[in-house]
Amino acid sequence: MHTYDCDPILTDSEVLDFCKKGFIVLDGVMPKEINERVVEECNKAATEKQKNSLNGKHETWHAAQNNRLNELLKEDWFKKDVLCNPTVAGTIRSILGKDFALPQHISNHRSVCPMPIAQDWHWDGGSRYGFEPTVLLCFYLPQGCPPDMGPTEILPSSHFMFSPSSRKGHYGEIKGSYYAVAHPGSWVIMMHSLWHRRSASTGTGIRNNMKLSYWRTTPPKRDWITETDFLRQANYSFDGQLYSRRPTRDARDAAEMFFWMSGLSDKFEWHGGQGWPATHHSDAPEHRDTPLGTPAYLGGYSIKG
Ligand SMILES: O=C(O)CCC(=O)C(=O)O
Ligand SMILES: [Fe+2]
Repeated sequence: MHTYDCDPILTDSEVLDFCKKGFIVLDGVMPKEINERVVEECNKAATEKQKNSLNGKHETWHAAQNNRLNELLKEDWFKKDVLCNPTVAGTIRSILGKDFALPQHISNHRSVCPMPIAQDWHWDGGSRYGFEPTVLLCFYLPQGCPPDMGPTEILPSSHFMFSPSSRKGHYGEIKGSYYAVAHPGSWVIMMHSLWHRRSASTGTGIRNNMKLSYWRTTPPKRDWITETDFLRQANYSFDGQLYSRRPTRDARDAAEMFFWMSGLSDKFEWHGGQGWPATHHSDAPEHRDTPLGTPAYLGGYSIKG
């Protein structure tokens, strides 16, 4: 296992935003020359695949491409300039903690566009239900993705919803979904269990999308950039489309996730109703500081006994 460490770069607000939505986009953070070098490697891998099939070796599309691409993981430039790019690694360090493990596998979701039919909604194999970020699913888009090249479609906050892929694949358009339209050199970093799919494309050409997973190896700790009195005053409610869930449920789940990531699971307490951590608590100024439901750790009360 190869691990890496660096300073975390996300703030409390950014970590909580990740908890609420289940993903973060780093738009155009990679240098042009690295993106171009990676695209060249993707093209070589695809050509090798073609050669193999002409020679009668029937490898699957993914196997042929990925065998070659996996070799990149051993190369110093790829480790330094791609996997450990300072913005990417600083973000992952904030979410997965100290000494996170680097990817051991690359799969390139290379689309030859146009692909008029969208993929089925799914979560990727190996997703564990729960809010704890133990593994992150990342997409690195060396060429970015314009709207007509089938950007990955993501359902924000779906990491809180249990549903195996076999039960959700057939859903069509879902209101409030996010299309990861991005500039060259972007990353989409998300909870492994987030619902997603490749959307339909009308453009022409190749779109490379490299999938990489990073792993947590240490217990959670709030060692990213903290803000004053954040846990008590934060807005835990998600501002986007909420599907079939109640806003209070989403705020509760985001708060529990934030507490877990902070290493404060034992301090999290939820008493139900519309008090902390739902936004309703700020309606009356006199109750703003310690609305009903505020856990003892934040100056409220405990019913744990
Ligand atoms: O290429 C994409 O946009 C997503 C692909 C994907 O999610 C998959 O194949 O598992
Ligand atoms: Fe997927």
